[in-house]
Amino acid sequence: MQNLTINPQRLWDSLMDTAKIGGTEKGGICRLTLTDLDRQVRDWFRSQCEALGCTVAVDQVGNMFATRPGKRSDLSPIAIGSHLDTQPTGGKFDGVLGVLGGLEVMRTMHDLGYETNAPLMLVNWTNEEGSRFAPAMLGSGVYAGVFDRAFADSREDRQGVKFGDAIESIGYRGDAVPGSMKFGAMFELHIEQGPILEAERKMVGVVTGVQGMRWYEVELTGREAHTGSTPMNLRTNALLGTARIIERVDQIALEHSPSAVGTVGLVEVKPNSRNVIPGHVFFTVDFRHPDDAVLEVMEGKLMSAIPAIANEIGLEFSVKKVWDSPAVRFDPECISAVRKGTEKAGFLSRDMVSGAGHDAAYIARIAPTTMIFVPCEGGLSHNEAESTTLEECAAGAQVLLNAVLEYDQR
Ligand code: HGY
Ligand code: MN
Ligand code: MN
Ligand code: MN
Repeated sequence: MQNLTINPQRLWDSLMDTAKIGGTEKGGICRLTLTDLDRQVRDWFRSQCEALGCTVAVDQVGNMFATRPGKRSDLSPIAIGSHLDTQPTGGKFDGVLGVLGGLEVMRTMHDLGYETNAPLMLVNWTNEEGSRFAPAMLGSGVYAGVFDRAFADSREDRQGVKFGDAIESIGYRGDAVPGSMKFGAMFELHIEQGPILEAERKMVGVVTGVQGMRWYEVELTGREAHTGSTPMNLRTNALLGTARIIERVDQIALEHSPSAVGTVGLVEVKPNSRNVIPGHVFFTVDFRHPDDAVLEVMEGKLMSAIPAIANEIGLEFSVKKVWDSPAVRFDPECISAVRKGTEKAGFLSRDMVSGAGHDAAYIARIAPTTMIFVPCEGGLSHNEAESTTLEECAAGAQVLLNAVLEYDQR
């Protein structure tokens, strides 16, 4: 097999260049899905792929597919990719490394005039983060048939803007029917977003699966009243109820430690005035665990805690499950290609299950899929200080290239 070597500096330069699109003062990126900033990076991505001779297709929920022909057009493409949207206080590498690492693989092949047997397909999945439009992994979820296009179009951000209107406004409502851009396997490169690889001084995570994830939306309604003249026993304080449920979410996760995690990350208080007793609170709950049966128990505890706490205070309540992504195991043949690609590159590795959600979790439902992790500093992610090194990014892209070649020639 020809020894193809990626260009680390070119990859790093592209990471730093695109980080300027939505770059923040603290060195992170705020590039929410389907905003004009997302359009800018999508336009850049399209032009880079077209410069390599790829054809770029866009589907009806904005997923982008850049196809590089192979020797045999009868073979199903091998997909590589991730996402270009970020958290509001995201880092430079979450998602972006997977897309630009894939671009570097294509650039390397282009430089050397190397032709794979199967076509190569570089994918940018829409709305992986789920920060603006819940649930997460919406684009790959529609592609995999987990959600339909109408569901995606109906999703609203917290300002009441619909996904369907946002995608039209940036001109990325493509023609391709979701799921029609077929491929035979997918490899997703991503930073680990956790502390294990760095702590164990391993360069590569051979990812065997993704843990289960569930999201809920809770609304508590009490009564707005004066903070000065309302006695404590006459209050129905929605934020007090929220505080007690936040505490209970933490306890439920700790009751199922060490693997369970539980978080209340988004809280909207009304009227949010310092001398008005909060009458309404909207908040979200994020539960995760590698075992769906445990997630079921955690969910049961949450569903009994909310009414109990609301009744204690006299609050009205509503709770909706808005996302349920079961635990996923990746494809052994794809995993083996990553293992061989890692050995070929000479890196130490360890097997691991992903704590974070990824598009690969949905794609694994319809095609052989796996992931490659590289370390990030302190395991920190979803934070503007997210950091990794040129060497770690290059290692990930090299293993991605090697794994694709292994799979292409199996
Ligand atoms: O929520 C997640 O795990 C992913 O980063 N969207
Ligand atoms: Mn990501
Ligand atoms: Mn993320
Ligand atoms: Mn991902």
